[in-house]
Formats: sequence, structure tokens, C-alpha cells
Amino acid sequence: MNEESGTQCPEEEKNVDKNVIEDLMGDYIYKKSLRKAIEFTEERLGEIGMCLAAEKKRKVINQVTSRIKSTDSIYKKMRRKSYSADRAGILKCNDLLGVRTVCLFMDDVYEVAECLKKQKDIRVLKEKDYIKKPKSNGYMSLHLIIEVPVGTGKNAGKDGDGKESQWRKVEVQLRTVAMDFWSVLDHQLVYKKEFPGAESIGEELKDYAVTIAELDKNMLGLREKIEHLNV
Ligand code: 0O2
Repeated sequence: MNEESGTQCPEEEKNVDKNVIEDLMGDYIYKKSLRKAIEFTEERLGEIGMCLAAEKKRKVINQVTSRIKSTDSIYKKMRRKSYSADRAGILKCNDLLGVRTVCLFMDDVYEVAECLKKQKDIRVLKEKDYIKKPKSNGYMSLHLIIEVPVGTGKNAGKDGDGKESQWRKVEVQLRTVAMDFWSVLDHQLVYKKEFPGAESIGEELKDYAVTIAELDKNMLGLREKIEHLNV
């Protein structure tokens, strides 16, 4: 049975082997390229944040953090999505690398995303707007799946020619401080879904997602009023 959905697992799904994941994620050369992709993305977001802050004369990005997905989390996702139990299956996970960008205001989230999309050395593969269309639990965030170059010298940005690709996928999550605050609690609840009382906490949390969306809207409105104040 599938842990998450309670449905029957296809044959392939049952065979997902944690060792295959550990081998790939532990491989020194591969790991180095993952770190490089994260550094590249963090650095670029830092530059975008500085440019926008200089232009607007205020802080735009509050925090950039990153993570390499844990073996356990990759394993669960591969089972959930019925990915093949090999390297190709692991590489299908869009969020092996995650860079979270927390902005102060909602319009900043979209402006940072637009700046990132305009970068000539980055490929945008997919965009998921959970702010305009929140998930059923209330989760809000803008997800961009991008590819960044990790090759060096003449290999930079090459597609691989049958060898390892010189690009790595990174999931950039953009959200406001308030949305981030909410998602921290929600993430904790994910691991306690089976406990009595979890369902009603989930419902309460969903109500707060609405409160948070309103708060973000009101804070943006206030910021605009302050910007338009004349002496
Ligand atoms: P962890 O611990 O960060 O590894 P995809 O095939 O990847 O395009 P999928 O599987 O729906 O589609 O991925 P999605 O929606 O992009 O989610 C990937 C990550 O986004 C999650 O990673 C979370 O970090 C975050 N996320 C997505 N939905 C939720 C949610 O409802 N609540 C919270 N708190 N975070 C969410 P992991 O694997 O959950 O966790």
C-alpha cells in the first residue's frame, strides 16, 4: 500500500530502493554540482534583491535559504509519484534542490520572480502559482522550476552530448514573510497527520491562510499609502 494515499502501489513503485538514491546523492562529483547550482541561484537572487532594494530604497528580499532534499523525502516522493527506481527516476524530482526566497510584500514576490525569469543564463521550465490558486490545505507560494548552468570553462551551459548534463534543476519558492510563517507550521503538521486532533488543527490552519492573505494585502495597501504621503 502507498503510505500517503492508501492506494495499491504499482510494481515499479514498490521497488524504489533507498540505496540508489543514496548512491546518486552521495556521489562526490554530483554533490559538488548540486552545491554549485545552489550557490549560483542564491547568488543571483542576492544580486536581484540588492538591485531592487537600491531602486526602491527599501528592503525587498528578507531571507534566502536553501536545502538539498533528504534521501527520505526523495524516497517518499518517488513512491508517491511512481517514478522508476533508477537515476532517471530520481532526476525527475523537480525539487531535489530548493531555494526559498522570502520577501516582505506580495508585489515583491512577483517582481523578484520576473527578474529571475529574465536572466539570460537561466532556463525556466515550469511555474506554479499557489498564491493566485492556493493548495486545498491553504498553502501559498510561487514555485519556479529553473535550470542553472553548473559546468566550468567550455562545458558551461552545455547539454551533455550523451554525458552528464551541465545544467541542474532548482525549485525556487517565493513567498512573503507571513506565508513563510504559515508554511513552517503546516510542514510540521504533515508529519503528524495520523494523530488525533490533527485534522481540526489543519482546518484551523486553513482559516489562518485566509487571514494571512488578507494581512499581506492590507500591509501592501499601507505601504503604498505611506509611499504616497507628501510632506
Ligand atoms: P521537503 O522537506 O522540503 O523536501 P513537482 O513534481 O515537484 O512539480 P510536487 O511534488 O507537487 O510537484 O511538488 P511541489 O508542489 O512543488 O512541492 C515541493 C515542495 O514545495 C515541498 O517539498 C515543500 O517544500 C513545498 N510544499 C508544497 N506543498 C506544500 C504544502 O502544502 N505545505 C508546505 N508547508 N510546503 C509545501 P517537500 O517534499 O514537501 O518537503
